[in-house]
Amino acid sequence: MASFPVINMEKLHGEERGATMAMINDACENWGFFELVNHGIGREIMDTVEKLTKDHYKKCMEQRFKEMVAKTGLENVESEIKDLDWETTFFLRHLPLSNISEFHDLEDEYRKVMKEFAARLEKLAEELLDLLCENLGLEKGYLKKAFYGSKGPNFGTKVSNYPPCPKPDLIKGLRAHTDAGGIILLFQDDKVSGLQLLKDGEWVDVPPMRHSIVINLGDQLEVITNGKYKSVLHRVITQTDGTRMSIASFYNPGNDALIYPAHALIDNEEDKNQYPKFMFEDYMNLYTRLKFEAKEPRFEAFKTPA
Ligand SMILES: O=C(O)CCC(=O)C(=O)O
Ligand SMILES: [Fe+2]
Repeated sequence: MASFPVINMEKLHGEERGATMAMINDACENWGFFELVNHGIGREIMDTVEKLTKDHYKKCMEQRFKEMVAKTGLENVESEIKDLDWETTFFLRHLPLSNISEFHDLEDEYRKVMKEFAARLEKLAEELLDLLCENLGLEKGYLKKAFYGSKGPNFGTKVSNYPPCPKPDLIKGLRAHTDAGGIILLFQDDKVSGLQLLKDGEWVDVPPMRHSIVINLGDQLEVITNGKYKSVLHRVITQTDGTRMSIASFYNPGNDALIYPAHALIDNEEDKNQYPKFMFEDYMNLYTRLKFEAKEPRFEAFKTPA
């Protein structure tokens, strides 16, 4: 099997631009995932985000997680757990309105660096959307506009830690799912692995790589590209040793953005009704209930009878 796609973004500015764009297109078509290096977000800020995230976990999350496990008896289970994930998380919203100031247990320095990191990721997400437009033959700005709605995109960061788990074969860190939204940018632990994607029927590891950013595509990009690109199932497995940090930022359409296949990507009559048209907020309401189920029934639910 081909190896996991790693894209060196610096090469977009030189004579290897064409080959690099082709690698991005191949990754979007065949993996739904790729890993970025030399993406322009500095190592210093990533190191600070990592350090403060790990400090915060130790100070505020670890003990609480242990107490939850003790209370539920989760560490002594003997059959597979299908309704819980072995993760401890919090979610910061950046756009359309930041809620970071409401998180009182975050140190000021942590809050400040997360705001700065989010601003860099937002810019990177928009840059990537334009690279996708170019590969798809859509005009520059098409995807950003498609996500915009009346208030601009939803952008938020899920900060997770996956503590060591005594029963990795019985409990997932995060059960298999596709992401509902647009484009996802992940800063993952460079030592403790766990993220896997499903490719050709097999679970493939997303390799930890220091200072890289992992990108994956959500259900909305599958709809807008009329299935040219697909959201891909992924999961997190637990490890018996080491806590895995994962900082996943979701660049999603605005609540009232109308999502439908781009006309330029509908090749023929049959192709036309493969994907529905809906408001992003309605899709999210359905997704919340059906996240860990197949995406196809979610798309079907929004199709109007012919
Ligand atoms: O923690 C990870 O690596 C992935 C998280 C994820 O897939 C999600 O939150 O949707
Ligand atoms: Fe995900």
